[in-house]
Amino acid sequence: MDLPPLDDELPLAGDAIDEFRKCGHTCVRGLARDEVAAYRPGLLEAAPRGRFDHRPLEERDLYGQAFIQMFNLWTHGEAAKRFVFARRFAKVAAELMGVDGVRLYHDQALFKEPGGGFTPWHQDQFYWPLETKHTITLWMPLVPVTPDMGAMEFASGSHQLASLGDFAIGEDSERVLGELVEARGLERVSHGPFEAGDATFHAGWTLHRAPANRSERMREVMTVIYFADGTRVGPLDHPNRRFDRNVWLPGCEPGELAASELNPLLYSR
Ligand SMILES: O=C(O)CCC(=O)C(=O)O
Repeated sequence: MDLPPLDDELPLAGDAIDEFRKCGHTCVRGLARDEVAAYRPGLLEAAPRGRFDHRPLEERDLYGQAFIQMFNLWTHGEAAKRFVFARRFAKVAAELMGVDGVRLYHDQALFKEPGGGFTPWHQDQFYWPLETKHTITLWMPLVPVTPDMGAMEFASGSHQLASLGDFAIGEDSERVLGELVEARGLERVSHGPFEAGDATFHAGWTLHRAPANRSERMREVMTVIYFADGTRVGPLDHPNRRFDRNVWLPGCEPGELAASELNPLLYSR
């Protein structure tokens, strides 16, 4: 397969590290700008194999209308696997968090359709039974994303608040967490617009949302979620966290290392 390598170590600006630690998010322009077009066909081929919800847009709930969500593309094709396993991306994730190594939690393609709804305010880590604050998501558009296509926005500093409660993505999370952002006067930052191959990174507790896609174009985005190597499985004290353990950390019990066959070490110093 003739794909450009993504295993080199790109120097990361100190500003990005400072921003990530202070604000809970940052943007790394051009992280794969020269390579993303070569990987896109393989990602588009793998993506539908990771789709579970096949209902049309109008039959889905608020969360479902935000995007078509397709999981663990790396298990569905070689190009997708090389993209998700990219050492270049994993090293940035590790450096931003200040850890020695990172494992894969899972990947997902998030395609916001033309006419697709907004992504409600939420914290990702509510779903994840991982006993660490060192979790991070890479969010990379495969196509240029203009402001009308639904670029993400982040509430700066919200990662420092840690868990704000058990809010699954939906009407309540949008209302309650949106009110909290207002009440605390947290700055809302979108790093958009984006070229294909730019990337944002956000921490697992960072509050974020995205507006609707008012354009005629599909907002094709690929995400990869990493956690620090050495992390242990946390309590399975919510149905969503039990579900996530069963699907993304199969066979790992609370207190054990989060390191199933689905969680390869993608970078180690
Ligand atoms: O792409 C979006 O609209 C939301 C993405 C998101 O919530 C995430 O990557 O954690």
